Amino acid sequence: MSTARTIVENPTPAQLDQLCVNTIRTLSMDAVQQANSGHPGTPMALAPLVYAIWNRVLRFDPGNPIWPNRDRFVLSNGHASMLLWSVLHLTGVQAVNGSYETLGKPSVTLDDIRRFRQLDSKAPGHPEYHWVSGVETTTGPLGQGVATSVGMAIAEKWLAHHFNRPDFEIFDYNIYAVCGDGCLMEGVASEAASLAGHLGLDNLCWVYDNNHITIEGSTRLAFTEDVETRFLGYGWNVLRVGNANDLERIENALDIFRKTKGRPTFIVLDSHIGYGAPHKQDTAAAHGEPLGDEEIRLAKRSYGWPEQAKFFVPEGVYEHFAAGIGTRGADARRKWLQLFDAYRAKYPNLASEIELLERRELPVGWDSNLPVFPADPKGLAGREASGKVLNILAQNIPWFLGGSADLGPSNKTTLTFPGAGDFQADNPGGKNLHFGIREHAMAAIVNGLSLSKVRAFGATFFIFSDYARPAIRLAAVMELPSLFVFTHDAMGDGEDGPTHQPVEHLASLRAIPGLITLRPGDANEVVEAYRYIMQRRHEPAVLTLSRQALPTLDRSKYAHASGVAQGAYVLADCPGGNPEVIIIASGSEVSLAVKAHENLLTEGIRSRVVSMPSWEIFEHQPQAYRDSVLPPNVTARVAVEQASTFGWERYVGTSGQIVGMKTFGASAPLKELQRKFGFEPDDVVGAAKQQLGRK
Ligand SMILES: Cc1ncc(C[n+]2csc(CCOP(=O)(O)OP(=O)(O)O)c2C)c(N)n1
Ligand SMILES: [Mg+2]
Repeated sequence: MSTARTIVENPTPAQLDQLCVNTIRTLSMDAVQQANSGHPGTPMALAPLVYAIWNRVLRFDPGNPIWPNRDRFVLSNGHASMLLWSVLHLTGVQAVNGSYETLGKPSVTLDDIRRFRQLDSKAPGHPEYHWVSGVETTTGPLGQGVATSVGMAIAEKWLAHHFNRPDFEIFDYNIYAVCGDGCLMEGVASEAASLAGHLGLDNLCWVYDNNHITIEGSTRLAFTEDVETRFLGYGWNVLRVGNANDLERIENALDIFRKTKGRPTFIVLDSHIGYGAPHKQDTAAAHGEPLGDEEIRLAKRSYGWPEQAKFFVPEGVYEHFAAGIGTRGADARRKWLQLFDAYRAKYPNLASEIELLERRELPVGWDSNLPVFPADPKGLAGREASGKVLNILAQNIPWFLGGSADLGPSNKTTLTFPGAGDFQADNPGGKNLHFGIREHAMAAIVNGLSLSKVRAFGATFFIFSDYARPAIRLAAVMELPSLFVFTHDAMGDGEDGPTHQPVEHLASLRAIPGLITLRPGDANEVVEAYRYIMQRRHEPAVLTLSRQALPTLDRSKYAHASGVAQGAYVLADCPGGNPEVIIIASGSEVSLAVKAHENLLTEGIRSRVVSMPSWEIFEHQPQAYRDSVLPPNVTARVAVEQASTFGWERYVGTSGQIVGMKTFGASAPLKELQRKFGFEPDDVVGAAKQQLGRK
């Protein structure tokens, strides 16, 4: 008996495959049409690929989309999000909350798909990690997804090496990433692919949607290189599937990927954007606008679909997914849980490490032996203190690792303790990552590591944070605890000149919602900054550190550095604590502010120094605390920071003064720059007196 949901009576397995593929296509077309916005063409073309990966290959349990040993699927061409919403819905992926609990309800419902791109729908415009369970990383800015997937692959290699034991393959998952022409034109993908090839990441497979179309038209306009040869040059295993509708060949290529050792795999998939739409197939018009009712009708006809049906899931489709990925994934997870039980019995410490890291928690004693630096007028550089702290943390927290974009010796981020080692193809347990001079990929890879629950940092000069910024922004969007360690944070590398001296960078990073920036003022503030950062589970942090030595303040005379955890604190005050002028400073300017303060006190001026390493943390404090640090009635204020003055008005008010940078720097020894740009004690004293009308 045929029902309303029947298209084919007693379908064969091949017919069922086709029904599933066409369901993905038609859901995508209908959703975009309903929203009157979105990208239908690529989901129509890639439905067979996504079907083949999910229903035939992916080791993923829809019942628990955060199972640690699941295969990862990354949709780097995030505009094709309807592929993901369709498949998350059809496979019945379950929603998970922020406490890692399954909620007993689907991640994406058919209603969400009907409300594609509408407020609060679990089918937003682009894949959003956090918001929709089953999304492994946020994508949309082209190239980010594939670059992030390299971090996921590095993480898997490291986790496998650290945790697997004979007969206990606790981690052996693969990472599949789908990308288009746009991703492969972006530099970040090239950086990441180059590193992935070097590292021989054979757990990583990228599938390239080779459709010769981007928004402006044919790729002949701007992208005519030989992509296969490029990837061969990177050291990848390059495969081609000449027909994106050929499920068997797709499956075969994925099979070859899984058998290939020592190299990542790149599958070139020749596809037709808008497949089946008679007037729009193979045109840019299929990329980013609704097809129109008539074209949809004709496309449905070409698929043998009921022409008027909308958001239609035929009989047998849910069941076919349940019998495929559903059964395979649940079996795989059940077996893994059994294995993990035995593992826990035999290796309780390792098992508990896995449980901790999966919840983004830290091992007991993680900060027990952090250094306390004695007062020292000569002091040490922020980067030096950071290097000491990193080396302790990376020993206390086995899964904390990272590296630099070829500036390890300058950033002082190299992990030097016995056994730290270099992460390489033949040493996947190494804790020093060598990103090469690839800052953008580095930041995306750090995100990929964070998504894989490894605690990770990436480092470079602060000036080159510009090269990493898109991925830093995504860390904030995704609420990942990625850590970026940026040294040479101001004029400190004097002779290198304006190309190497950050000016606007702090202001620009402070403008990213949810990102914590920290610019510690001495070695003990560096320690406290790390202590604060490491306890964050859902916030990325940028730590900016001085190149030059900073005096280590005498904490018996001045306030304890633990005030860093409030973002800003009263470091030095006038006797009685009733200031008439407040000097606010960060980083290398804190000791400058203290000098100025001492001078002001000798002149009988009641000044207070507020060390303010982090605006964002300070903003999180209760109003009463903030008012105690910056009493509203004390309006004579001076901010001192060797960076753009932009934004400091919020703390000094319209009448306050900002000792900062209004131009680029210059090439000269630091002392001369401090004089030229006005960062000497007298400049700060002068500004304070001016505030009090005493000059
Ligand atoms: C970094 C970045 N630049 C630009 C865009 C805007 N954009 C979205 S899709 C697209 C064209 C992508 O072409 P392709 O990857 O070939 O996708 P297809 O149309 O073939 O699906 C562009 C330019 C973007 N999302 N990200
Ligand atoms: Mg394309």
